[in-house]
Amino acid sequence: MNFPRITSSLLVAAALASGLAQAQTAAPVTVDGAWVRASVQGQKATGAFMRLTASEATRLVGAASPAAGVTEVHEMKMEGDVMKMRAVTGLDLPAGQAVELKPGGYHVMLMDLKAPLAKGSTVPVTLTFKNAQGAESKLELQVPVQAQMPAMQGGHGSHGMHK
Ligand SMILES: [Cu+2]
Repeated sequence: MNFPRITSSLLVAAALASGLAQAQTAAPVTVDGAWVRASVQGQKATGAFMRLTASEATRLVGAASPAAGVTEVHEMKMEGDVMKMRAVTGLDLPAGQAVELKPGGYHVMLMDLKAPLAKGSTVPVTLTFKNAQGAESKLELQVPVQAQMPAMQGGHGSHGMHK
């Protein structure tokens, strides 16, 4: 006569598991090397760059910052001889694999800047992720403003620019 009891305890276990999954709002992503390029008076847009590593496969689907009127995830790439930039709807982050947002590649674009971003200050940036199940999570960052790419990342030679 214990068959119904087993069934109900399985249901309880399933309910607990889904409850735990929903309670977990922290994004499964670590960020390092984040920086925002400093902007000058009158400049309307700049980029934020960082390395994202997801512990489970997820997707960067958006970004926001109080410093900018509009914040988008952008891709930059060469089309023939022209460097082009466009907004993307998302950027896949495979599990355990670092994805670089860097000058000349993917970046978080801060547009309609409300004030110049001074070197040495920090800019709040919130990243939004969506997993394979469609659940959203957010990560709030305080990103340092720098004049150029941190030296530790180095290796950005100008080779390949020759005609
Ligand atoms: Cu851009």
